[in-house]
Amino acid sequence: MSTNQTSHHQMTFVQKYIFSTDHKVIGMQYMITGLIMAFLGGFLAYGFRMQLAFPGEAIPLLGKMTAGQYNEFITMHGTIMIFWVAMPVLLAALGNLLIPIMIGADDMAFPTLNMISYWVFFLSTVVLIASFFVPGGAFAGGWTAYPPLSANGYTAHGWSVGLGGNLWIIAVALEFVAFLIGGINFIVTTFNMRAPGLTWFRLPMMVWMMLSAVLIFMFAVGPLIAGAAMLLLDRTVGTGFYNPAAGGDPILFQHMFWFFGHPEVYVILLPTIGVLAEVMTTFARKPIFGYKMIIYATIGAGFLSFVVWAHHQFIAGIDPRMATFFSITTIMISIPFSLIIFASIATLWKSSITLSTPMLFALGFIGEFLIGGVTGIYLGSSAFDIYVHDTYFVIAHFHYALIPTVFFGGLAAIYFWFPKFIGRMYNETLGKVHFWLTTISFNLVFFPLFFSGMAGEHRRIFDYSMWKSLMTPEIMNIRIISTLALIVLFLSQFIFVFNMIKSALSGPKAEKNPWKSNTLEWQADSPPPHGNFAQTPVVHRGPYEYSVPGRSEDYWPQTSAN
Ligand SMILES: [Cu+2]
Repeated sequence: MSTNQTSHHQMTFVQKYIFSTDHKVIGMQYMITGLIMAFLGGFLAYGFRMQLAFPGEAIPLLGKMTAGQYNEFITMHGTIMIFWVAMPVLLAALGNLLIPIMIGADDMAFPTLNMISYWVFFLSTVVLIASFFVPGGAFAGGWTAYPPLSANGYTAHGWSVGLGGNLWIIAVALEFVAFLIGGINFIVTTFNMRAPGLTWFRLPMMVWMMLSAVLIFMFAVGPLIAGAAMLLLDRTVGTGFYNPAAGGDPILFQHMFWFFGHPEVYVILLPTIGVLAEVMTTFARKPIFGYKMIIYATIGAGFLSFVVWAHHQFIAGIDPRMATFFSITTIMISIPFSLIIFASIATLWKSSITLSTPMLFALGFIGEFLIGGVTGIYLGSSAFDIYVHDTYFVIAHFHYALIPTVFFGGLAAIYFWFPKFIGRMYNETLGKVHFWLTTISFNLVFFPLFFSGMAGEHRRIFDYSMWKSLMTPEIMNIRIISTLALIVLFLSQFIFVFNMIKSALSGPKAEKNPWKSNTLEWQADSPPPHGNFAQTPVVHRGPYEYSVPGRSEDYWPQTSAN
């Protein structure tokens, strides 16, 4: 028993489960906080969709909605789903749970720093939720926080004016600090704590994708932190960084926001690509196709992701020649991602597939994400984007990119590693019911929006009654179908919650390697003890270097640990 494990037994409950420095506990804390925030984000969507489908009517559990509340709900829905669900679940939780144990380490390089990262994140969550309850309510300027609206239109400033907006900026800044601290841990641990023999091209895809995601985050976040600080100064002390009357420029903030915002979508997509590789290679019983190609494509996409941001600003008055440049780079970035997706599909060729719940969510991700990806290519061309910018076509597009990434990818990961970290099996039937209800209702919520968007339905509008063309029976039916499907999508997530809690309490005990997978975490006990391995594993070949592809008993890398 390692020294780590001995001292662990003497720890108090608070040290073990609250202020724990164990990467697995910290991962769980991020996961649970992120999932709770997902329900809050989903409930906000229920609110504003009910207003859209049944304008002006009292909404069950909420009452009548005002235009101000509508703006608050859409702003906080976007903010929460991107920053308080996608990031903590896909990056912080999965990174903490998986990186050390997949590389054969007993913990992160800086465990105490890691604990601090979670509690700074927790504080940012408290500040964000508190903003709902201050005078004037939470921030309502859109999750992209564009000035002049986000700076109160420069009509008034000072701490008291729009406290909710100030708290929003502070909460986002605090969260970025938490992820910067966490990111340092991810990078140093991956570089310095790999088990003997675990060379770079023997690393599981999951670890490569986590490392790439964190590096993109670290390089992209700086300008937005500066931009947010300038916005807070404009709001509180009356500087004019974004105020044309004071020599400032509101478009500057848009550039700083999207210089981060677009690479950010890959920060959350890459962990899901990692999940896809681990789940598909396990349930297709075949090594991932094009291991090195996927890694090179990811590195290429990582660089390209820093030169596409202005495709969000085609109608912000940027130089048309710049619009052409950003159209070209945006369409180019679909090349490496097509390679990655096709490589995943190629893995299935001549494989023997087990349609377990994680595999269903992984395959669901591919199918749904492709709709997001292909419509992204349309929107990448400025000629088309000028027509549909800020309409529900764009809303449908990015939900077809983000929901498969965050929910299908995240759920595939949770179901896949549940036996490892909880030590019990989940209920497979409930898992499949959850998958099919989620998939069908998800498509009914968002696919119709492509059509209402093409019909000119703009986003962020509380009441469409002044536009007759947007109040036709066809458009109203789309709004109602989308809203009712959203309620089904939201409620079907409780099947997942029930399955997780019941299985964690009384599910059948899980063996060390129930899926016969090949990465190192499956060599540790289920659940893994503090310190993970009784002795550090020594790796002799990579997880995807199978001797005879297709024969399950070969799926155990030759290490001296067992
Ligand atoms: Cu973008």
